[in-house]
This record gives sequence, structure tokens and C-alpha cells, in this order.
Amino acid sequence: MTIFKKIIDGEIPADIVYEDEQCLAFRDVSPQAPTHVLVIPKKEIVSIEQLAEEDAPLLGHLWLVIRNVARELGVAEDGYRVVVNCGRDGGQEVGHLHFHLLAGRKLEWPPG
Ligand code: IU
Repeated sequence: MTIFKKIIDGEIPADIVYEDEQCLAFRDVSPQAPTHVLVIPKKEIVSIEQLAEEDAPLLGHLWLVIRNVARELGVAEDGYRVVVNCGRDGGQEVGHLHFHLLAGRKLEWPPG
């Protein structure tokens, strides 16, 4: 079980900014930008690589939640970045699919 599953189950506290029956959004404990939120499905999906065809509606929902959270947190107007790390070379450390929502400063490109 990952730490994110424990957050979903309420076993570990998190600074939750949005929740519904399908997903959870909470502030990253080690923020890389003034606003750094993780949006995760409640379904235990390890990474993009483990997505199933049936997860397509869930993914659409997650993108709309990300957009809505960005608006709610007041960062939509200036802009933001959404990052999904996948696997070792992609820099994924937690084996539960998550979308990083980063905002609040001018983000550089390309990433390291
Ligand atoms: P990554 O894409 O798997 O590298 O991102 C994992 C993120 O989860 C990373 O930004 C951590 O700071 C963050 N995180 C967290 O917010 N709370 C935790 O308890 C743990 C990691 I462990």
C-alpha cells in the first residue's frame, strides 16, 4: 500500500483542497512552486503505464478537477503546469498515479 492510499483512507493527514467520490487533491508536502497540489484518483492505479481502457472517463474527470482546482486556488489566470511522472526515468517516486499542479511562479522549460 502506498502513502497516497493511506491519505485517501484518512489514515495519514493531508492538506486536502478538493475531494469527490473519484479523486482527491491535496498540497504536496515538499512544494516545488508556491502552489503545488497533487491530484490523484482514489482507484489504485500505479502509473500511466497501468491505465486500462475503462479508466478513460476517470482521466477526463481528473483533468476537469485539475482545471477547477487551479481556478479555485486563483492560479488559472497567470497559468500553471501539470506534470505526470512515470517510472524510474520519469522521476516517479510514489507508485500511485498523480498529477502535479504547479503554479505561482514562472516555470522554466525544459524540465531537468
Ligand atoms: P513523484 O512524481 O512520484 O516524484 O511525486 C511524488 C510527490 O509526492 C513528491 O512531490 C512528494 O513531495 C510528494 N509527497 C507528498 O506530498 N506526501 C508524502 O507523504 C510523500 C510524497 I512520501
